[in-house]
Amino acid sequence: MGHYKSNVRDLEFNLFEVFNVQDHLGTGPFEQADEDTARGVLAELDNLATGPLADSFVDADRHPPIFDPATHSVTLPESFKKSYQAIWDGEWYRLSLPEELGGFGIPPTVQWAASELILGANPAVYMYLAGPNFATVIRRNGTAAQQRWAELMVERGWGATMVLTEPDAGSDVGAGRTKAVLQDDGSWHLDGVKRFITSGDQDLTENIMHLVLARPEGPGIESRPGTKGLSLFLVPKWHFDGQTGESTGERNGAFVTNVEHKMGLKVSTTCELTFGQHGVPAKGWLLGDVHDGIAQMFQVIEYARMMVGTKAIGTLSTGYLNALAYAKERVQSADLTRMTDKTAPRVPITHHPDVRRSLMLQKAYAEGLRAVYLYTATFQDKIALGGEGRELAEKVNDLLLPVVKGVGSERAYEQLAQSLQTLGGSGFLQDYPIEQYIRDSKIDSLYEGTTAIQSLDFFFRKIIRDKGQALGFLNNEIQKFLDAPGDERLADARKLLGQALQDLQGMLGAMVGFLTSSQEDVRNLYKVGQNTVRLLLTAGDVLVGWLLLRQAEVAAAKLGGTVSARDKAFYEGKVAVAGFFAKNVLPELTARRKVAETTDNSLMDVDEAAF
Ligand code: ST9
Ligand code: FAD
Repeated sequence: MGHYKSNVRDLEFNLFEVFNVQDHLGTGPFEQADEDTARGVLAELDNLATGPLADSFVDADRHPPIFDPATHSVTLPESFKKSYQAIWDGEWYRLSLPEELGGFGIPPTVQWAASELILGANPAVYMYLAGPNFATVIRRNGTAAQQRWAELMVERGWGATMVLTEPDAGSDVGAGRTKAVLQDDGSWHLDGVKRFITSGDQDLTENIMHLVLARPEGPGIESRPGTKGLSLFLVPKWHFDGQTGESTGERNGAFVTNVEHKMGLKVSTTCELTFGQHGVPAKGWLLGDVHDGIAQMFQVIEYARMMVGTKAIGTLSTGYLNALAYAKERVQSADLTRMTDKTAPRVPITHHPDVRRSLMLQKAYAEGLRAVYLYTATFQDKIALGGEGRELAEKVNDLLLPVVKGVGSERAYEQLAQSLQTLGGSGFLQDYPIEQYIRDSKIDSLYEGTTAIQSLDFFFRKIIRDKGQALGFLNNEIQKFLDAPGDERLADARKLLGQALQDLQGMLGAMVGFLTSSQEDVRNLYKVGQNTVRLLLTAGDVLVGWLLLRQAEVAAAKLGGTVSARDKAFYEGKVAVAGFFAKNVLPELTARRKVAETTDNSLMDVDEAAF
């Protein structure tokens, strides 16, 4: 048995019983897909994920890529290459492509559900598939010649990277100094050092297209500070014929000059990429207009943030299911009610209240966060379908992205520690996958914008700048749910959700108050800054609580009819986990609200020496 334990039943439950995506399958851009196609995609990818993809997960961790500084090249482990080949041969990269680039016409909801299977089984495989996906951004923004390059990237299966970070420009992308100087032939020569570039080199694909942010220089080009002064350049590893994609055999001057040694996710190469400093010019071609770079890169980033959140949540799910399987088998100690009886039979650890508490919390976040990312994807479906409501769908999707990424990664890492704890000392061993899950998923709260950055994005851009429109919509959706009649068994949980929603509103009200008063005393902004991560996590808990309850209502209704024994257990689990989360987590939001409301600036007054 491989390490990966998928949860296709829960994916299908979300898609077809809660969000009813079948209602828009077969229409508009999803004309070619029906429910059977969608279920078929999940079934096939599940076979791949639990088989060939999971197969190299451990080996590639223990035998990470080898970097040769003399040739600036990387060799990946053979086991991993087989996993990559399996997904490539099945042409699964087409799932996320638009029809004009050879996509299957599958809606984002189903794409993300399918993606969870790959990301949970072997996330690096997914990342090396960036080429065709990033080609969509080139196609959308490029010249006619660049649109042909986009096709070549798909046809020839090239790799791709997103290149923002520099040693002095991490969260602060606008501090980047890499420059691009315009040449007489219309190309640009890049000069600078980029750091931490995922998939910067590999030996899986014949070419790699780097999407690089750099500062343009040349006659008549206005220099602008910060992110708005950046342009996006297409910088191939090998020069190629623009029509056929055939390599000219001429190496471009973008060289990998280091590969990082990391805590986890080792098979995903993280590279230093040096441009134009090894005697060969690093030639790039401008995408779109000269100061469009950051907006274009955000088209990539938005996808990647969704991917990172889904990766984290998929990892938590397999962590939980591994912990659950272990707990059912592991016999230790007597039942608590017979603790003084030294002859009492020993029981599986699932009998112990604390193990149950922990497992149910893991289940709540694994399944609740899965519902959050799939709920988010329902708005991506609406965007693709177009028509009325598209604009609002874009706003709601924007609002939810930092929740998927920020809350998904934070809660997954936290709860994976609980999954490990369930195994006792065995969890610490490499005999079980959970220690690797923890190492591999820590990155999720760091890259694509740390949690603090997600929280600033959530508050300032997605709530304040949006004038609360998307948030107001979500608030109404939750309120409508609370006002509608529901199953009696869930009445207490609904009340607790109502209180949690009020607590979130109270917390936000306090923060908006600090923001408003910062017009008189600018230091009141610090009070906002002390609370943005708290707000993001709290919004995440409200969404998890709400979606678990929505699921529980569906499950309770199903339990009223005839269901198989397997479905009975599944639906009962849904009712149980929603009640558990409401009772055990949501009341904590009242305390968090109080902390926010009583925030002062004493923290900011502490001398650095006193830390
Ligand atoms: C990284 C990569 O970490 C990690 C791994 C990648 C692996 C990729 C693999 C992908 C695989 C795909 C495979 C598919 C396979 C499919 C298979 C299917 C089965 N939303 O606020 P301002 C824009 S990469 C949209 O003033 P500052 C906007 O244009 C490194 N746009 O920012 C805005 O202008 P305006 C990641 C946004 O103060 C402009 O920026 N690094 C958003 O200048 C300026 O905005 C990071 O993420 C947004 N949310 O700069 C950096 N926000 O306002 C983190 C901004 O006029 N730091 N824009 O609209 C930040 O995000 C900072 O907040 C900052 C601040 C840099 C934006
Ligand atoms: P810093 O920005 O120095 O942050 C340090 C700490 O300060 C963090 O806790 C952060 O939250 C906090 N902080 C910083 N600014 C603020 C603020 N304004 N308010 C509150 N807190 C703040 N980059 C790419 O361009 N392409 C890639 O493919 C890529 N892949 C990566 C792969 C790996 C394995 C790693 C480790 C990184 C990768 N990155 C990539 C870079 C990644 O996006 C950055 O590491 C990340 O954006 C954070 O930047 P930093 O590491 O410089 O941390």
